[in-house]
Amino acid sequence: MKITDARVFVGGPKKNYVTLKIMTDQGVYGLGDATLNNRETLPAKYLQDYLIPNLIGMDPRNSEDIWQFLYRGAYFRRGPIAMAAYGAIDMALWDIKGKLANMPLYQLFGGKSRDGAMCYAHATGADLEDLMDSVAAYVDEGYKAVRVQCGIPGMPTASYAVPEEKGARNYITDYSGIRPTVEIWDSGKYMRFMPEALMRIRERFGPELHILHDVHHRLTPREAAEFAKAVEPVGLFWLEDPTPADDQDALKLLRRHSTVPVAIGEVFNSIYDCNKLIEQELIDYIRVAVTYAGGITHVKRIVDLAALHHVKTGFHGAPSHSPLCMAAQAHLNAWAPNFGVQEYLVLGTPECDALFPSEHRMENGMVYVSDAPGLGVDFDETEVARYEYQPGSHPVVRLEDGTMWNY
Ligand code: CS2
Ligand code: MG
Repeated sequence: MKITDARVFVGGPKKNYVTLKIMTDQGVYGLGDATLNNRETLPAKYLQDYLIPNLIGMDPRNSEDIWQFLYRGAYFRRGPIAMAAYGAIDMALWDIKGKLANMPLYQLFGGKSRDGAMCYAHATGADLEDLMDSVAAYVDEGYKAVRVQCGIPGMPTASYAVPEEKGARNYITDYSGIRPTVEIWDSGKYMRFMPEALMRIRERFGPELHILHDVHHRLTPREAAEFAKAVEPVGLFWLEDPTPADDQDALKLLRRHSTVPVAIGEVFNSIYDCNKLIEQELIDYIRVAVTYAGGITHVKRIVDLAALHHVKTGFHGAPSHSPLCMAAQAHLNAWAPNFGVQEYLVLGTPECDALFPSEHRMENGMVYVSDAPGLGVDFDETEVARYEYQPGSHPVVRLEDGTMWNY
């Protein structure tokens, strides 16, 4: 069996999804996602100029060897652009494998460990009252887990995930141009407001609701330890990215002062970004995404390592991931003995469903994986032609005195 051709498509509803389609001499094709948020053209170019010409003629069934060829063969290892490109190839090869076996991917991993996978929604509010309404709406929809982000008094622009005018701007991609909007941050204002706000949410919604909160890399290790201690009585499901995740020792201080569960890893792209955090049991949830972290082959290794150290999965599921990445994660979630929760924002809009038809379904805050062979998602090439690439950017963050900070 041979790979005969592969094509890359960039486009989608309100997102520049990067979709790879690998064709074979047996008519079976595979699909993969290489969408690197706000840098979409780069993995697309890497695939087109370097990787696809190498894939032609290879046996698509040898997904492990092809992964090793890509990773070792590049010489310059890791990095989000390369790993997203390998991720798309790897997903497409697993998709082909599943179609050949006539089995959904979770069966190839070891079958189902659960019927549905719990996921969490994003509640946001310009202020606490507004946030309470947003949480209540998700609870009414049946969600058992909700991430809560709130506008901070005296800090009008930089409360992560809270658009200035609610709904006016997509907080993970600003399409007004390639130059980022600047937001102003003050950790003191945040730390004075947020623990009490989280407690009010707990009091209003009771002990059963899983409450998650994302600090989005904004605190220093000492501040993070203080914050984690302050929010301990809330009983959070997790505290996400309290510190910038590239400092793997930063969490030691937090661990000495608090038992709050910690989730990290949405910006990681390799097992070597998180092996220390996992082996030293400094985190409770690993947040990698199948796209950014080199596909199913590599992420499955991370999941297995995590399982040895009581670390559960909490795969990244921001709207930047296409339904292909979310499907790969749905299959891993169905299988993983150490599944924790899934962030879920993508599937289900009519435009997305038209572009990526699938039978994965979401009900009452749970994702139910499709039984179709492979990833269980198709791709409509005529639909994608409706969309043009739109350059966008993440905001950047500065402190009140102008010092550059972490978005
Ligand atoms: C976020 C992301 O989902 C999350 O937890 O931290 O939305 C993140 O801001 C984006 O993926 C950035 O591209
Ligand atoms: Mg996050």
